[in-house]
Amino acid sequence: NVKIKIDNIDLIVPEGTTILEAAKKVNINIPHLCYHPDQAIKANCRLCVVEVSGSKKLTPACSSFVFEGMDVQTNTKKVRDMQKGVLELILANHDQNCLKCLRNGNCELQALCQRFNISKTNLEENVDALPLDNTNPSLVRDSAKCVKCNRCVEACQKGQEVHVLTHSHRSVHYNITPAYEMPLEETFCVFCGQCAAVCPVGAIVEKDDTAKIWDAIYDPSKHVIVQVAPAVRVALGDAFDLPKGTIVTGKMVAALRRLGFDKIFDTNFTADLTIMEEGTELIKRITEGGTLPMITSCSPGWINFIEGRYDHLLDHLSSCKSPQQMFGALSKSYYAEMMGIDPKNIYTVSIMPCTAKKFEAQRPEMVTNGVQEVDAVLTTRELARMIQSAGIEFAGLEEDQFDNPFGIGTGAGAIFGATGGVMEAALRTAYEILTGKGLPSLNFTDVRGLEGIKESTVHINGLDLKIAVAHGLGNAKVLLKQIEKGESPYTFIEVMACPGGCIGGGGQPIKSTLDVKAKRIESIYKIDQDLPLRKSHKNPDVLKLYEDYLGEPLGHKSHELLHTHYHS
Ligand code: HC0
Repeated sequence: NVKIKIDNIDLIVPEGTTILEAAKKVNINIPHLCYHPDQAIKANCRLCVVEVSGSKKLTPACSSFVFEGMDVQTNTKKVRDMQKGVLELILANHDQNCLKCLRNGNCELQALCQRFNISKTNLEENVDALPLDNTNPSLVRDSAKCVKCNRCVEACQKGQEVHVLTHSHRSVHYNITPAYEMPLEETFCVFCGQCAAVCPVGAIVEKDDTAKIWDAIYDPSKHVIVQVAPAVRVALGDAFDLPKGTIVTGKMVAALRRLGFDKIFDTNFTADLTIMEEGTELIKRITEGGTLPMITSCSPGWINFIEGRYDHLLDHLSSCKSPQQMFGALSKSYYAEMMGIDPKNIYTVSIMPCTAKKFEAQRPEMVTNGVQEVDAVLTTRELARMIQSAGIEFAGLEEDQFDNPFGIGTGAGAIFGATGGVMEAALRTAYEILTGKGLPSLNFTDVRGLEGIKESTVHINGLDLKIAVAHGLGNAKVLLKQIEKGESPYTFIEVMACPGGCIGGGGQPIKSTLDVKAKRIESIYKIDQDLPLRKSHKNPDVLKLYEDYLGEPLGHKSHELLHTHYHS
């Protein structure tokens, strides 16, 4: 530990602490833009400068470590003048049409300008922008707003190892862009949105589809239904300043009802259905000799990744559509028949923590009865904006319940939202079907938590089946390389594109830092623990669906509606 002073406050912090982190411990928030608590130190915005006694130069707080006896001043005239000057320079290169920006009111640059009382820069504006990149269904890049902090590049390169975003040019022409300044859809972008999740401003955002939803709701000829993904209910509360990880399922349903949706359903239901299909597929591959390891296929960023980079391994993917698409397919078939509504008049919306889900919904494969299965996808952030826009005071809402027939999800469906959840849910069912007995413990903790790759061995009927779970595409790559070399010891692998799984999706409320992710995961397992039904094959409405409509898992009807084939 070292003893230091910050703004005349004595404190003791561990060696290796930066000035910025130390200041936080005494409630001093040193201004910063490029610093992100979950990323490497960059020190390129130079906003976080402070005075350290004995040094003539100002010192960047994010990249300077404390030392014994260090005496730091964070708020002198010299410091403030420099910070203000840097902010004005950044602002001079930034499109200041804040009212047109999705991040208006939730922008780190705007907040800093407010803090320093800067309403307009006196410097000449010099916004050297590339054309707006808005031709893909998931993300919009606006380089006129980029502050060159490099957070997105790090998320893309180091976090996901996708290597789409990079740097171009030098000096005043320095830019952040895909190679050759190509639009994202012409690159290997997987649309995971991890770049948008860390961008401090509105330079990379989700494609806003809220206007489409309002139009559908106001159209009397449309029956507008909505499904909500497992990970949304533990994150939406962030947008309304509730404690991180608060479970807001009931309030979320109430808000959706007030927004005017005709029916509100739970994606956890089709997560259970996925387990029935995927579990059966796994058992079939093991017993009849199919391609192993089988890998889960529900994370669309992951699908984009394997299609784009490892298409020779596509046979390893489960043929199951994702729960989002299974829901969409059922909404335009089973549900349409049950309700006596022409599938063309059913407008199916998904609320997802994920920007790649927007891409998935419009894939040409995802069509049932001649219509798109899911008509529009909103991220958690967009849902929050719709709720705010309707003037709904979220925190005070009375809890409401999902509608039927897709309103019941078991604990197994709920845990899909956290890394390891699909694996745990699958094991709860597959083990029981194969052995006739329940798992020794329903809580399969080996695959829980935020470690990048988790593995375990399950003993089933004398066989030792090795399984693995990866979250974040960099980790998935490690497992793919083993398969490529013929060295994979696994039978079944779960991959989720985003770090932490869907609770860390690119469409979740901004500031989903590691500690926030951990709280969301805790809440996901609490939902599971508190439910009376915790195994997918015990979901009564899933069983009824098979009895009344689908027949059996992997049967003809299931095949037609719930499975697909991915290709390069
Ligand atoms: Fe997920 Fe899903 S768990 S991908 O993370 O499988 O987005 O939450 O909705 O579809 O269920 C996201 C979350 C889902 C799907 C489910 C799966």
